[in-house]
Amino acid sequence: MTDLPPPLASLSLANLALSLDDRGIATLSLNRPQKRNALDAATVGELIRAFTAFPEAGVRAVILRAEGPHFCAGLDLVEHHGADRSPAEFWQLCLRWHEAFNRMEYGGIPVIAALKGAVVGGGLELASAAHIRVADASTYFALPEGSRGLFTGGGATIRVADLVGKARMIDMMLTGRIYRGAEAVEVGLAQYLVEDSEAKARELAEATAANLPLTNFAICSAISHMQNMSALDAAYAEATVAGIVNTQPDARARLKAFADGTGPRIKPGQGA
Ligand code: 1HE
Repeated sequence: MTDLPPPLASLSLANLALSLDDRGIATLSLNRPQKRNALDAATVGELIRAFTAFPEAGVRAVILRAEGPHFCAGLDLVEHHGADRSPAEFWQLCLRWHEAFNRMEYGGIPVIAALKGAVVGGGLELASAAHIRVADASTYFALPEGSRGLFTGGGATIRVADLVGKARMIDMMLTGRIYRGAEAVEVGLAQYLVEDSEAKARELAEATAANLPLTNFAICSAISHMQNMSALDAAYAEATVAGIVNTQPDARARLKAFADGTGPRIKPGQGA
């Protein structure tokens, strides 16, 4: 682990913990295990600050993990109950959640979520803003909003529906259906199911951090933006991004290595 550079050192985090290794891989931990890492307004503010600072700090990949046995219990229901918010106040709060999660999804830096235990409600909204989700045997996914008299407000209608499809999301919200294990992978909630989600997330972070940053920037922002466009506009935008990324000077050495036969060949058993 290395000392945090200035934009990260001055973040003053209380509900998150942050470290950085010498390869530029940041580990961001949800750090309220006594509250099952429920997302209160302060934590959402910290997520915004951290994901705003990462590009400036030259971070190359982020592992998003949690202290305690559960990844995240979603909206802080106790804070929400105590605050007795007006519609406008909760509307504003949801915009803060969107700011945090949009910075994750569109920020251009790979975010790999190491999941365990409950990934529910807003916790699933948080996880779904990561680029890769890694689950272990303890991990389970649910949208308990329906039974709590609530509705999703942190982007699940976009990201969770995108992962699992509209029908499954509606079923999860209406009935409280829980997905776990191989079934969770099959429906698209996680891409990996492993014994140790943190070790796997680190392995994946190291692999992604070895890519060129401009290439990762395109993968971790352009694809999401293009999903929001018409097919015609997305194709045009893709050509534009490829025009920039595929002619970057830093790629020349990798292309030369392939051309002279020293670069890696894409075969099973080699690479990720
Ligand atoms: C919380 C929260 C929370 C735990 N807000 N404080 N999310 C939910 O509906 C899930 C609510 N949580 C649970 O169902 C369970 O807590 C868990 C299955 C995640 C964990 O169970 P367990 O037995 O390990 O812990 P616990 O005893 O229930 O909780 C331990 C403490 O964490 C306790 O606080 P304490 O001060 O009494 O010790 C709980 O109150 C606290 N805690 N979860 C606040 N969510 C933008 S809209 C998004 C809408 C949603 O996310 S709705 C889904 C909300």
